[in-house]
Amino acid sequence: MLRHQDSATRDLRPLTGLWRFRPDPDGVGREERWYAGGLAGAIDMPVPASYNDIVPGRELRLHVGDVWYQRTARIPRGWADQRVVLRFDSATHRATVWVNETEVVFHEGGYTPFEADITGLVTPGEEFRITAAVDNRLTWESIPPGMVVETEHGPRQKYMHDFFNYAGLHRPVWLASTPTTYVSDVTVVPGVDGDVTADSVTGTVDYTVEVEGPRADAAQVRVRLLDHSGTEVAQGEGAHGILRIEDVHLWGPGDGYQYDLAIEVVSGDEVVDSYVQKVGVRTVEVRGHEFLINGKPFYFQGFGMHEDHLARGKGHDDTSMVNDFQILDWIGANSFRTSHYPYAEEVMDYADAHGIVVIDEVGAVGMNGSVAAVLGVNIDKVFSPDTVSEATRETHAQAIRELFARDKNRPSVVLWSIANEPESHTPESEDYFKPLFELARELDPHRPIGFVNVMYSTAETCRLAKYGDVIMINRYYGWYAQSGDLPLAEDALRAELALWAAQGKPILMTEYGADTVAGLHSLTGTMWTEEYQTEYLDMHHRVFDEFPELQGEHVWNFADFETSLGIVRVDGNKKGAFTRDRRPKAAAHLLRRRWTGR
Ligand code: GCB
Repeated sequence: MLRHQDSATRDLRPLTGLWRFRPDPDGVGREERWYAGGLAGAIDMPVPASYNDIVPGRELRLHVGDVWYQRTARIPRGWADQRVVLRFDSATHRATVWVNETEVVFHEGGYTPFEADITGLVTPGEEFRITAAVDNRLTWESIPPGMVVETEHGPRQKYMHDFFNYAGLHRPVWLASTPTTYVSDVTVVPGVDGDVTADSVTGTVDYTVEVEGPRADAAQVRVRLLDHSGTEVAQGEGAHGILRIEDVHLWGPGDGYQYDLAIEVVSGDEVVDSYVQKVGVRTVEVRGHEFLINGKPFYFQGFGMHEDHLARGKGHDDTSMVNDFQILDWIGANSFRTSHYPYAEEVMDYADAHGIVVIDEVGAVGMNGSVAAVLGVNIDKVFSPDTVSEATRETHAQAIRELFARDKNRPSVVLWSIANEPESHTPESEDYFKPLFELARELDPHRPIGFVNVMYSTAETCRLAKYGDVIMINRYYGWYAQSGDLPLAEDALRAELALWAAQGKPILMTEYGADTVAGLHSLTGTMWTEEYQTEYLDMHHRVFDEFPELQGEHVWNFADFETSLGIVRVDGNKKGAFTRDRRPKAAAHLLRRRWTGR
């Protein structure tokens, strides 16, 4: 789905700020038509934010089911004869939206955008009411999956993943105008002619522009590619073509150089629509055990992260975003994984613009009985007609489609992850995943694809590794296995890496880490202390450096983060190199020394 923007022919207005908000614990709002008027008894709720931690008390934090958001907005007077679109960057995990009393869109999936054309329902210069019922329930058919258990005290939400089920409107909502004949999608595929490592390289941009609306058939598409100084470096006619850029400035790690593809839809002398698409020219290739960006081996160093903050949970905020990216820069991280769901588009824009490499992950996490058991949730069979089933796979496929459509043009995205730590050693898991790998390949033949493997599936038993271009593994030797015993852990890690190395693909250690309470110290090597975390990381790095097949290290996690309640977590997961409020633990300094030499 094409992002909206201000352009010569378009306007864009954020609908952020305070919305009216009312939880619906009895699930009566739809029947009682709460969208038909002002929300009775509503409170103020910031958008974007998770609602869970805004109000003291357990009630809202552990709420299960719909909550209602409402506000009014005015259509600018100048929008007559324009198409008007209402866009939600996300609503976790599904939402129904009404404009005044008309239902305009339903969307499933908590981390991808959706929109509705509301032109016929609104009048320029006049106010209208937007109401959204946002449902946080995770079921066996949602991505990620979960279960709602009915009890005498009301429903309880259970899930098999290790982060809190924050919900609400986590990202901005927008009111956008476009011309009635408009650019509805743009796809750019960058490449190079010849040797990408040569002194001077010719870049290529294969572009496709889709136009919709009453004049679409008669309209022409013109494109111009502009460099940073606004100088035209290539131009083309037609909805599809290949542009060439002599002596291209490549996008690369640490260099977020992007060109502007200025698109115009013209009819005679009239510019019907104009849209600017950013383009980073770079190549990505897996060759043997190497991961090449622009023909050069790239070693991933950084973190698995989370969208997670005090008070606003998963709500996007530019201040924290820039602060987090500055901290990543300070520590010498060149990459991160959007564990375990697509992140806000602002985050992806920043990564594109600053040359930060991203492993982009679909929100499929928690499809593993053994992991669930560690977190205190017992399930018999994860893949079955009653649990993760063909219906779940449909939701999962849609989540893949929507993420790929959202991020397909991003140079920062060099690798897709279609799931985190699913069961992957059983025939059922293979049956479930094979079509999803096929779908991912069909949707994006240009980028490597993989999934993240869990310790319960070894190089010998994993049935999914063969479908991926890289091996991504999460391992916790010295934490969940050989707990507290680093010598034994070191041997086990070495032995396992040797087995994966034999598969001839790049190996990325996408998680390794130890829970660490900031300020807890010990001279006797005990777990949970800052000393243990640094020793643990040192041990891993020693082993990593023995394996040329290992092409990356992403520490789990960038910062401490909130989880569901249980006996294995104290105030959340404490594996951060930083605390939840971004104070460095000793590990942060160790990582900085390793990654920057400082
Ligand atoms: C994992 C999961 C991650 C958890 C982490 C942990 O393997 O991928 O979601 O938070 O381990 O700390 O247990």
